[in-house]
Amino acid sequence: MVLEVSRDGGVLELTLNRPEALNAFTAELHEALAAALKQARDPDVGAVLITGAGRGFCAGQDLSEIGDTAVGELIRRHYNPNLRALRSLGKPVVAALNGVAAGAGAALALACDLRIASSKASLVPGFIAIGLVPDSGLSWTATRLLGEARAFDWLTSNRRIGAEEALALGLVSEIVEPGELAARARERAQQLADALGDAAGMTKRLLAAAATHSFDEQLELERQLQQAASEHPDYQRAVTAFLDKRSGAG
Ligand code: LHQ
Repeated sequence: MVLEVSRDGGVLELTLNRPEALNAFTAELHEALAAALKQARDPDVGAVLITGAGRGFCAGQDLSEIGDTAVGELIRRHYNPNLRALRSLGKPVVAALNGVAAGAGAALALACDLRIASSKASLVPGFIAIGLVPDSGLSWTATRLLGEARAFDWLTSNRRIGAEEALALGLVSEIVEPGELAARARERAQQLADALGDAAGMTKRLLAAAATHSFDEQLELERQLQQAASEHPDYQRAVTAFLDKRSGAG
């Protein structure tokens, strides 16, 4: 199976599984990912965890499989639908960066809501080395995460960013030893899946909307989602529990 899919509690875990090619994308892998992202919409799934088998996270497009297919067509058929599905999923997606993420693999990593890196992880733009421009949303995510000047420098230099630098730049939220990555990423994904109500997924929605909203528009969206969040029974329970504890009741 080019994509291993498993469930642990509310976490759907996806392992890109073409280690011999650093988990580079083939049509088969794209299709499996599309099916898994559909499965992720199941209300019982609270968070998704994506990682790679072997020593790489994902090396982007499998360059041996492009053949005569127009690159724009490959993007239209496979990349854009999957990246849209991931970004519009109303629940958090965690990337466990076990190794190198290059090209569309780096784009996949940066499209996730947070990244936990092994000390062996690295990010490489890849595109410019073969005369291509960033795709799969990388020009958008890199600009948002790094700022325009740093994004331009990185994307045009093809520089490999190691785990320590990625942490300093805010591209990953923490670094762990390789042997601890799976457990730590699962723990973090489980925390997100267990977040009260839909608060984690709604926070994701708010941050995504902030990219294009004015301050006023964002205030209004926050108001709407806050109202919706407060209608979830978890909110009432949490407030009651807090007040009971303070009054010494229960
Ligand atoms: C690979 C790949 C790979 C196949 C490593 N394909 N086998 C969208 C739409 C359509 C067209 C174009 O693109 C896109 C989006 C994109 O993603 S474009 C960017 C595509 N990706 C790249 O250009 C990255 C190419 N790979 C590399 O630069 C290096 O392999 C990196 C920096 C990722 C890792 O370097 P190393 O750690 O030195 O590993 P390696 O190069 O020795 O690779 C290990 C094996 O994996 C090797 O096979 P082998 O049989 O010799 O052990 C590579 O051929 C294979 N591999 N990337 N994209």
